[in-house]
Amino acid sequence: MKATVALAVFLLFGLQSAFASFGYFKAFDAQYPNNSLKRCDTCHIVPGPGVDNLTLYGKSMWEFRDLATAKEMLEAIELVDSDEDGFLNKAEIEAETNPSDKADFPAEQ
Ligand SMILES: [Ca+2]
Ligand SMILES: [Ca+2]
Repeated sequence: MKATVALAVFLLFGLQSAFASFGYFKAFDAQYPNNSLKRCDTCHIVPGPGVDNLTLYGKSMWEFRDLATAKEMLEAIELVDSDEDGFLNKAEIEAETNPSDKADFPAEQ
C-alpha cells in the first residue's frame, strides 16, 4: 500500500514537475529565440525537487511564481540581477552568460 501511494505521489508530482519544466523551456525559447546556448537546462533548475535545488535564476523565477504565465515570469525577472554580478538577467541572456553564476558575466564594452 505504501509503495502504491509513493508511486502515485511520484507520478503526480514528478510528471507535473517535468511538464512544468518543459513549459518553461518552451517559454524561454520563445522569449529569447536568438539565444544559441539555450541555458534553460543548466541555469534555471538543477536536478532534484524543491526550491532549495533551484539556481539563483530559478529562485528569482520562484519569487514571481504567482504570475499567470511563464512568459510573464521571464519578463519580470529580466530586470533582476539574480547572481548579483552587476548585470541584469536580460543582459546576461542577450550576452549568453549564466544569470546564476556570479563569475560568468558579459564582457565590458
Ligand atoms: Ca547577473
Ligand atoms: Ca552572471
